[in-house]
Amino acid sequence: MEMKKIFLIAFGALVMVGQANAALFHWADGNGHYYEYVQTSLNWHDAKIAAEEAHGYLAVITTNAENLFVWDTFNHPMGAWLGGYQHPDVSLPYGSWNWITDDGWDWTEWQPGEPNDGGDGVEDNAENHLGYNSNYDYRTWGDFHYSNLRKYIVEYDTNPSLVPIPAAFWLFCSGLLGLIGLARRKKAA
Ligand SMILES: [Ca+2]
Ligand SMILES: [Ca+2]
Ligand SMILES: [Ca+2]
Repeated sequence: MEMKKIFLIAFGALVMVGQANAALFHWADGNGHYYEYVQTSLNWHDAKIAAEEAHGYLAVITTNAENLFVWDTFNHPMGAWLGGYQHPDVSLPYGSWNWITDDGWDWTEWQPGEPNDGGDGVEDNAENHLGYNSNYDYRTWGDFHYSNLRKYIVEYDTNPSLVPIPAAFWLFCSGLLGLIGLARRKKAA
């Protein structure tokens, strides 16, 4: 393989590594956490599992500042899942909401009229999961049925790319050195 080709491949791989986490946003002026708006639509439970498999969790929005940061950073993610849920035995729409973390349910930003256990009006307590409201272009929340397929916001306490990227990078470098060595040996032969 020509050196030129090797370096073109190398450059392409580096660009790909760089872009793999391009969707991460660091709230440097706030809690120091990282956020990602995942564009795959899943039900609430599957979104929760996917976030955890990525070493994060569905976003837990505990202050007005955090809500503003997430809403503006992701350009108004209407309808996106967040990490709030309600105990299914509670009959009042407002009662007994929780975050999936240990954070207290202290600050809220409900859309007026939400939570409403809306849906078809037949099933009691039908809407027990939290997301940004999907009807108004404003940073307020609604309760939704878990089976809705929605995009979702992931929050990370620390940068999740710090572990995989250096590993991938060094693996890549050692492969590149091997290729260069091979090319040189071929030339010499
Ligand atoms: Ca948070
Ligand atoms: Ca409910
Ligand atoms: Ca609702």
